Amino acid sequence: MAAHRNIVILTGAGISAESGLRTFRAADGLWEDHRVEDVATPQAFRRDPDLVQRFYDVRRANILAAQPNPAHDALARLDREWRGELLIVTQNIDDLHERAGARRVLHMHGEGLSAWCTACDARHPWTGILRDEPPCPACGAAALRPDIVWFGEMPYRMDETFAALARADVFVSIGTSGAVYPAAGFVQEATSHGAATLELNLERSQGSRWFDETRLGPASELVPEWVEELLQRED
Ligand code: BV8
Repeated sequence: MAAHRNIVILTGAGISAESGLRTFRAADGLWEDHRVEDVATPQAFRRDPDLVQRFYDVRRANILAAQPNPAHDALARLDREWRGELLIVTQNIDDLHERAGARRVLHMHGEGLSAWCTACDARHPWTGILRDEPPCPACGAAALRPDIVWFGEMPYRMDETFAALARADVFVSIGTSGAVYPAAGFVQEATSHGAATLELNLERSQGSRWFDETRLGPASELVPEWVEELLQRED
């Protein structure tokens, strides 16, 4: 595979599962007896801000306690060594791709370690809690929310993502159930532009039938293998 080929990689909760961060479906999608889909929404935040803030305060603490696993390390190696275009579009709100050393990362569903002020629109790196309504460092208002894209909200940087998918020669999906859109539709978008598509996942996802190839197994094994294979072919 010539080095100038362009790669887009989509990652989901499955790539961070072996770092100890629970996935949505495995956590039987529940948070204090609420369906995650019912907690991760603007309506839930208006109705019960303390419940939603606590959900993300716990997730933020878990992110800080987690470490990258060999799958994150392998993608960081690919980011360093791949001479063509490469973009890691992650649905995950953890920073494990970055902590493994990856730089070309796009968080389409936001970031757990960021707070967004609904009064002045400023965003701030945040490792503490938000449920005690701390003042916004920029404007002082007690109006900080998790910097997360909830169900019904527009994912971040979609133009950039769709432009990368239009140029992609290879699209690889890692550790996602293919349950949530528009991410679940990226494989069809890439295919429509002639990309070869590969799925690396523990089990077949809802979108498996759209991929040229599906490899089943843990990301910590499949991703290093695939990266090695790719870089061998490039040399
Ligand atoms: C939007 C942040 C308008 C919160 C999340 C059709 C078109 C467009 C929209 C819709 C549509 N139909 C329905 C919608 C609305 C909705 C939607 O998709 N609903 C679903 C429930 C049907 N979508 C939206 O609201 C989105 N916004 O549409 O705006 C628009 C339209 C078009 C274009 C632009 C804009 C916003 C969705 C974002 C919601 N926020 N996260 C938070 O993180 O707390 S979604 C959340 O669930 C995650 O971020 C992730 O994206 C998603 C799915 O989770 P996965 O990452 O896939 O994890 P999951 O547990 O499901 O699966 C894990 C997989 O890993 C499994 O397959 C498992 O086998 C595997 N695995 C486990 N262990 C391992 C492993 N694999 C490898 N190794 C292992 N060790």
